Amino acid sequence: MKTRVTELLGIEYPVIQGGMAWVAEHKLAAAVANAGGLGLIGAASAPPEVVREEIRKAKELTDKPFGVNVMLLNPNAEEVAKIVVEEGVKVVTTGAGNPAKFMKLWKDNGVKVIPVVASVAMAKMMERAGADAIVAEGMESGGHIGAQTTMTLVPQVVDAVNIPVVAAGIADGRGFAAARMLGAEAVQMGTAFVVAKESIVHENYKQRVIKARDIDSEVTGASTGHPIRVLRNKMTREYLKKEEEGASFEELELLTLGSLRKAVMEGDVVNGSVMAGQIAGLIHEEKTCKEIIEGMMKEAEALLGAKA
Ligand code: TUI
Repeated sequence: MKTRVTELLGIEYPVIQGGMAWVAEHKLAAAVANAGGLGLIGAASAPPEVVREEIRKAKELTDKPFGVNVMLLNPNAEEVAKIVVEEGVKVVTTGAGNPAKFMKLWKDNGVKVIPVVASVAMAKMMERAGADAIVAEGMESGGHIGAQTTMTLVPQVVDAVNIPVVAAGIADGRGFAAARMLGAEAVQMGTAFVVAKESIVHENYKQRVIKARDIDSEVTGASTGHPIRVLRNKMTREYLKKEEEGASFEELELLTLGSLRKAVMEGDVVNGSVMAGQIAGLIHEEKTCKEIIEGMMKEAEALLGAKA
């Protein structure tokens, strides 16, 4: 299936992996790349030199294109932005902020820039700043989110910009076909790849996602200006109770400090942050990245017809 996104990135399938903190390391990025999608290393809050190492390790595992997601709340984002260029990475996605100040550096060095946005206004701003494509991410997605739904955000972003739009929050062929109908030219998948066989995420986390129902996530941090979608557990119950009681930003931060690492690496799904999208209810088994992508594309092509 050819779209402006497959052409732009030189990939076989119009599928981009989410740049998930702790989850999107070199093995997952390479597996997605080798399966024909765009793999991503999520720089998140990792020390910049660790990001460099991750890029180098991914290069050893694949000759296909892969990118780096730069998380803009990271105080080291500028250093990561430079490392991406030094290491010859060809694609960057960004999250949780406005990447305008890095745009010139990246564009001058031939890096394709695909900001993740949660509003039409930010999508337009990114197009003006020189973005090559846009990921429109709705509030159903896991992790740091905006307030719009995918169904309403994607077509409004498609109408507002001329660059290609990627719809986030998709996990199967029906969702892919729907995204295409809304005008998206690729999908971004995060939660679906969390449970990939090649994902290094702790088995407890994967099982929690696999067992999740549609209603099993909560949004913490609405009061601090950093809303984060996570699966419900002891941590979210305490967090939401404290938030309701008007706890300070500092007190709330203490509850979640290191909590994503705890869930992803140690498998503590009781006290940790189990970030996942509402789509988790649709994910029922561990599959390889190739099975995830090819299964979805086959289903989507049948729905969309031969011209897909
Ligand atoms: O970035 C994400 N999702 C993330 S980042 C992340 S790491 C983290 N962990 C704990 C606490 C905080 C962060 C976990 N999940 N998605 C892309 C995304 N970007 N969603 C929403 C936005 C966004 C929000 C505001 C993009 C731009 C924006 O602009 C605000 C402004 O004007 O600067």
